[in-house]
Amino acid sequence: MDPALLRELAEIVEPAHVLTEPDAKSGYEVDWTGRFRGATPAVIRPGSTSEVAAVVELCRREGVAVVPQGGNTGMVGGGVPLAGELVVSLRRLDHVDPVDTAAQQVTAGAGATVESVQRAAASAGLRYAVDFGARGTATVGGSTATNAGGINLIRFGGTREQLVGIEAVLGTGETVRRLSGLIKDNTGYHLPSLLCGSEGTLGIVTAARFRLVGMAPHRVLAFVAMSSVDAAAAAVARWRTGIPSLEAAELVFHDGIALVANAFGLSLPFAAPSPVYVMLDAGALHDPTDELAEAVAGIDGVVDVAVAADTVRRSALWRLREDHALAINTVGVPHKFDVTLPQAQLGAFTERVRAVVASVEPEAYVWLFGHVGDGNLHVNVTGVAPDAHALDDAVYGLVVEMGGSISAEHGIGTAKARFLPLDRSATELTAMRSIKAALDPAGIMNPHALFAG
Ligand code: FAD
Ligand code: 2HG
Ligand code: ZN
Repeated sequence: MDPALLRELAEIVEPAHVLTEPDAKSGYEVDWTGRFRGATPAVIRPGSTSEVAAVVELCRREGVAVVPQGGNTGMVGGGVPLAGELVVSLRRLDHVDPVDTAAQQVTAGAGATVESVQRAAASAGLRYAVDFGARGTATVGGSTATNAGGINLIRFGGTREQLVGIEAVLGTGETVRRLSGLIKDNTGYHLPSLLCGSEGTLGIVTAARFRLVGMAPHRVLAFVAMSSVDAAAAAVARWRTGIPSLEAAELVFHDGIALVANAFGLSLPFAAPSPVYVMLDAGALHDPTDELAEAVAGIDGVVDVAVAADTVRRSALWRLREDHALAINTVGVPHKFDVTLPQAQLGAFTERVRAVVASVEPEAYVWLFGHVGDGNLHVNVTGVAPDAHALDDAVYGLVVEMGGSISAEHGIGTAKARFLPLDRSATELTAMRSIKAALDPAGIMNPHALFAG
């Protein structure tokens, strides 16, 4: 990179926040799974929205491609510089404003972690509804840019449903700011919704304002052993409407929980294995135990139930689900597919995807788990090369054939860009490219994410 440009960047953010040494940059150049590795001439760490705007304006003028990065927990290779882009890290924008208790909302900087937003909400007697395993590292900017879903989506929606305001620097270098948090606000295009899920391709989110929800002081987890995925999917369809306090319905398989238990020294809930387990987490102002027990009783396919009402036991059981991604990393670099299937197809998909993977990668191992309440399965494949293209073709082909989506919650990034036309029509893609051309006319914002070529 032109040293004069680096000097100009250093004038904007101060030299200490332009990282060019290999050791300083390395953590920004590879993703959380180790599958996506690139190189950047420099990592730029702005400390304010105006610095972000000045950096983007300079890059626009000079035609320098930029990859925004938050906590670097993204799963689709969208936040690392795979084609030599400049990395703009937002982590220094980590302020969380005081909770607006009258509006029940909070505004936080792009670099604040999801957990710090949750903590701020809790200190005001409220909750930030989005929750997932990477909460301690994933950021407001990254979770907004990917429209992160997580475990409570069936009850409260994903990140987009919480977003009531946004501040962002567009690819033009201009800043849009609408953080008043008015709930009723039909004044034209809803820019927060557009930027949410745009994966850094339209601009850089610098702050977001989220709605908060009420506390649920009584929490109970039912870990339900079940006879088959079909039985689990059918039961979850009933539980979603039959258990008013239901906040999460997650699916795990025996091999997955055994791997997590072995990797981290945890206990399994049952002495004998069952083919599949559904975790039902309920939260309410009252004790939801009876509600859960009644709903589970008499349901076809239920083999056994373990119930945890105290925090320690609940957390230990939750780790068996949440630590899947960590535990799979101990086996090898995973190839991840984050897909949604119609509920009626979930059982058949779990059978067919194993067969499809075996047909192209006979030595591979398939790990399955996910957010069964919304039809979202995570298919992790270990024992394959990072660029196993035939595997991608086979799995995404199956998903589309079965009426599913190739991205449930992680986004498209670079990993799935060439498959977007499988899922979106030519007209939709043209409309999306027109939006990008308008907000990022120089094409500098994460140019290899979302769209291939
Ligand atoms: P990064 O990884 O840094 O970036 C992700 C994308 O957003 C990239 O395209 C990047 O360019 C862009 N981006 C980052 N910051 C900005 C910004 N300020 N402005 C514009 N673009 C930006 N995801 C779920 O949806 N549900 C889950 O349940 C879930 N569980 C996870 C569990 C684990 C253990 C891990 C490691 C990840 C999990 N994820 C999950 C994926 C990931 O955590 C989320 O997508 C997260 O929201 C990404 O946030 P981040 O700050 O790490 O973003
Ligand atoms: C989860 O639900 C995350 O645990 C990660 O979305 C999924 O690692 C994965 O495939
Ligand atoms: Zn997930």
